[in-house]
Amino acid sequence: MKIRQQPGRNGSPRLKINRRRVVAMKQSMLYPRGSAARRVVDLGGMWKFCLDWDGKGDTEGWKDGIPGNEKIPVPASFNDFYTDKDIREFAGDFWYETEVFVPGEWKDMHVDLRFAALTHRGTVYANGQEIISHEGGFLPFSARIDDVVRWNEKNLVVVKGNNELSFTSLPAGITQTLKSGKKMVRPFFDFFNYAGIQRPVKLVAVPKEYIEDFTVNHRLDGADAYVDYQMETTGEHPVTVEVFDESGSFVTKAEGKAGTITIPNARLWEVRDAYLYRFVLKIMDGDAVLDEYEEEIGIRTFEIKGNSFLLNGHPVYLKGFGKHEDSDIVGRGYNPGVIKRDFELMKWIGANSFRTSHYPYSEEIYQMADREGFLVIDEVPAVGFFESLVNFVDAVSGKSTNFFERETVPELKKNHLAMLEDLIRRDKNHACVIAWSLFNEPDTMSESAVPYFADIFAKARELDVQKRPRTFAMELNSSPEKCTCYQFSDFLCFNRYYGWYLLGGYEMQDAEEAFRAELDAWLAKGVDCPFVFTEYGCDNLQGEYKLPSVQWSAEYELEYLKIYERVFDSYDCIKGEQVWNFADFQTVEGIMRVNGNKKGIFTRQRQPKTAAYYFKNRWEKLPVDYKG
Ligand code: CKX
Repeated sequence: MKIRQQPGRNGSPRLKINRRRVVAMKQSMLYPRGSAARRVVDLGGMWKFCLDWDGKGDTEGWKDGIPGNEKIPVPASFNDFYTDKDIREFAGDFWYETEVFVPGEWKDMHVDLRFAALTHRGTVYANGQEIISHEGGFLPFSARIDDVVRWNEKNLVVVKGNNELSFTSLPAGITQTLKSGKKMVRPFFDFFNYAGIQRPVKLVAVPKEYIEDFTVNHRLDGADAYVDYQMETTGEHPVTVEVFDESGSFVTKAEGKAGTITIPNARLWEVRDAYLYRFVLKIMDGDAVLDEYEEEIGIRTFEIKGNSFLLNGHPVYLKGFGKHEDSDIVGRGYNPGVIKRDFELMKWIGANSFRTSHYPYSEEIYQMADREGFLVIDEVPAVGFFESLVNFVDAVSGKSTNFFERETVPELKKNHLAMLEDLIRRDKNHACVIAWSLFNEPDTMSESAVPYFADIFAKARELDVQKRPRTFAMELNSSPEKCTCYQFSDFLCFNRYYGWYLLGGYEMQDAEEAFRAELDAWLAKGVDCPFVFTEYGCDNLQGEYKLPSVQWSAEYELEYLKIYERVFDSYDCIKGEQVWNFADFQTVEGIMRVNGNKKGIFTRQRQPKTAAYYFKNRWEKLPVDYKG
């Protein structure tokens, strides 16, 4: 099927983003849930779709209806549906359209179109009116359509998205125009730049006076738990919070927008042994309920003492993965079947944690992690802050790209802070979220990174009521000698590839010594905090075996993993191992990748590769309080 029109010479103009409207509204980030007072309709299905090859959508008034009759599923990435390479690689504006029936019974309510993600930016139009623009492809936003809605009728919804990369986008990269006139993105990161309406869109109706936000923090005292809470509403009517246990029995009730709830003999949320209380929030007008919203919340504390992670006061050791949202055909699109399968595989292999490398994941993944008792390092999409065009050839070069010296940095930082704020607002109540990762593999070799880091780390501390530990994942250039920013981290996260990118092949025999020398150099600096290996691993092409080993074979991978095992087991400060990656995933094409990154312990189709059995054997034996 061909949906392409002739590409224009100069490409489409960049979408102008008006974030002010979003910020001014201080969006509710609450997950959309129906209740006696709220209505939620899922708008998933086939939407009209069109790529704007010539950048003429604005001038031709596509906000009133897009051309053609092409349809694609929402949610999904658009890239992998088609057989045309120009479509897969498309860079620019893309448009979606659908009709939404809004019931007349909702006339006295606010009505929002809630996008869980639109990658990387976009504008929403309802009945031809521009409602909202949003920057950032991995966090939710809502378009309030009260002023333009046609009650008890079909309403036209048009979305203009854009997937271009730049020095101010998160993730970062560039967009270039080829001699043919076609545009292409060059990511400074190692995953395919999937785009589109990648997560669910919902029509949400809330009462005129409604609950906007709810925040909890936990304290423990003996067998009892204290939950300090805060509720934000849009009015002044009194509010209540009721708590129910997993059997549905009433536990306790509090009144007022802020306070402390005591839960005697609390059943705590533990690793792989989760327990979730149901918090029911209400706005009351006498006996009448004006609004009602509920959330499942696990009670737990998480802190760092010396070089230990303490969950509910007890040491925990992280075993698991860096992951991606990535699967066949739908790309980075929300895929509940894959989410379920991934959790089953993580349980099978004995894992207890993962990092949301390299962007905030779908909300349903955190809900599942809460339910299954997984520990999550939650990452902002601050990846590609190191100018490296051919995957990671420059990442071990020792050369700074002076990334934080560009004139575009203030704009980048503004976007970074806005996404950090939305991330924390969205994910702050999840028991599974134990830490914030504020960058992946940034260029920290120059002093110019320091003020940028100082502001981002300070903001995370200010925004998070639970004061979770903050970190960033450091690649090899962030060495003990050169890294200017490690001191901001509450624990150190290392992405290390001794024996692969460095000292690979026959030279791997020298890898362990170099690896230990680096760790000793960090300790010699007097660093006293947990170390987590948030990446290590090597590519393995499924089915490739070779004796003696060669790179890319299963044998080589096992020899490599044995080095890491010896090192991990001999340093007390190492409190976590998250191998790269959970599954093979799509990247740009190039000489570094064989149709994607093959460091998966599972295939992209979620079947075990040889190393999966190695990890199952190791992780099932490691107790949760290993080295505690
Ligand atoms: N770390 C030397 C970031 C990931 C990549 C991984 C890799 C790099 C390695 C940096 O997004 O996929 O190259 O496999």
